[in-house]
Amino acid sequence: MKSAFRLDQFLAAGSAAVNRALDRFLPAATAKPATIHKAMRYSLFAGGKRMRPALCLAAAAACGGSEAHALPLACAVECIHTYSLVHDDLPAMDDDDFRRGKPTNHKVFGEGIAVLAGDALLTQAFEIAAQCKGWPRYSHRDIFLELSRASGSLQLIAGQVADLEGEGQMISAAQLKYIHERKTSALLCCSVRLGGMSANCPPAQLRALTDFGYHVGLAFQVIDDILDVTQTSEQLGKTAGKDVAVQKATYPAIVGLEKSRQIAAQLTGKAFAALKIFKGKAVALEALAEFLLKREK
Ligand code: GRG
Repeated sequence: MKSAFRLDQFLAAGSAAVNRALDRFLPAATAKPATIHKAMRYSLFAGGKRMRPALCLAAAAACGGSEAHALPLACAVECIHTYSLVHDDLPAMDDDDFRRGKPTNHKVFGEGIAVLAGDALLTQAFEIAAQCKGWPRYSHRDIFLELSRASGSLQLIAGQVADLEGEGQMISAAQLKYIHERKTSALLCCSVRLGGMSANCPPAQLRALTDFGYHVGLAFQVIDDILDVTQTSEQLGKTAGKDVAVQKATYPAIVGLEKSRQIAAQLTGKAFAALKIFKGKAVALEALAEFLLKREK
């Protein structure tokens, strides 16, 4: 029987809660120096899909936790994610004019402020995470380690470095997987793990969430690569066809569109399998994995 779980309602309520919390956590747009706070808020509230916070809240729910306890961590990962997008769009990186359906941060505020807005969002994430409750199994130290490892030079930054260095190069499927694991999967996996930690989940559940987050994270980037060649800029809210234009290695470029779709479905299947341990209590995570596989933007 199909579950009665309403993902649309879960996503709407989760996004609204995350937006309210982010608004509370961030300095006001008028706080001096106003330019930087306006720039931070511009990208943060530009209309992102809030998938990382949703994964964090869904993982908390699977482990019997509460939205209130997971919220600071959900907001922290969204700040890190938004920082990475602001920097990724800079002329020195991907050089993009549109993001989240709006002109990129540097197009509005200039390159200097965009660099600083990214830096400030990254730092803000740790200040927000410091406001979490802390749990018997997971101290504030564990939470900070989790966030810094996922966003550091062995994961998120490593993926971006390999991505930059791979432009215009022939790279293997194994090298592409290395990039996707770090550039995208690490922060998605971290979001899921933090949700479990906010529920003080036992080690076996954290292992299952790690397995789920890793595979969903890889599937997410394969789908992102597919959408880059199948959707329009209007649909995506960012420049479509960019990967081909800069000769970026992607799954569609290496194995073709059909095989890429099969790989995304296989990865999602593995993510589903990891949730067995929750015995039907991970409905929100299951629904999210399916939604992410079928997404069109
Ligand atoms: C330190 C200068 C400097 C740069 C760092 C780390 C980094 C730049 C960039 C991260 C690489 C990156 C942008 C990975 C892509 C991940 C991805 C698929 C992003 C899009 O996520 P969505 O679709 O976006 O969830 P929204 O806008 O909906 O939140």
